[in-house]
Order: sequence, then structure tokens, then C-alpha cells
Amino acid sequence: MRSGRLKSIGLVALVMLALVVAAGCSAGGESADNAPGSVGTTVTESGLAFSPATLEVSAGDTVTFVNEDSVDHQVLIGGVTLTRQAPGESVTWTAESAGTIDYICTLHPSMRGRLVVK
Ligand SMILES: [Cu+2]
Repeated sequence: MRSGRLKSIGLVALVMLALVVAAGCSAGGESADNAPGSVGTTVTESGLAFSPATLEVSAGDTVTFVNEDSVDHQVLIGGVTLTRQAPGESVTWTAESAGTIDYICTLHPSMRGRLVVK
């Protein structure tokens, strides 16, 4: 009985340690996203337009679409419909291969943007 209880205490300690490590990792990821070098891979949705309208990225880069409007947006890019974004929400897409990709908002087809992937 006694050793069983010690084992469960050890298990709880392990789980807590894992949670602390996981939290540390995600905090590091967030600060990396805010690094000056990643500014160029953000597209803002504002005033029913993508900004910048044309963005050049490298293959493997992630592009983050940030909804700064007061309405929802939903990006259709490379044949993939991304998660619908409520105001203030972001969605990320990875540029996997080189080429020029035109994209739109499915909710506002007049919203058009272009990614040039090098
Ligand atoms: Cu839209």
C-alpha cells in the first residue's frame, strides 16, 4: 500500500513537470512569432482588403492572416479553405512550394491577395 501511494505521488510530479515543460515551449513559440524577422509573413485583413496585397515569402515560411476587421473572413488559398476567422482571430498557412498563389476571402470574393513563394 505504502509503495503504491509513493508511486502515484511520483506520477503526479511527472505530469506536473510535463505541463511546466509544455507551457515553457509554447511561451517560447509566441515570442518567436513576435520577432522582427517574422513581420514580413503577416497579412492583415482590414477594410475588406488584404495588406499587403502581394507578399513575397520563401518556401517553408508560414503566413499568418490576422483579421483586424469587425466582420468574419475565411481565406481560400491553394485549393484549401482555412478556418473561418472572427474579428481579432488569426490563422496560419504554410507555403510549401515555390510559385505564385492567388487567394481570396470566400465570404468577400472581392478581397484578393497574392503570395509569391520563392
Ligand atoms: Cu472576408
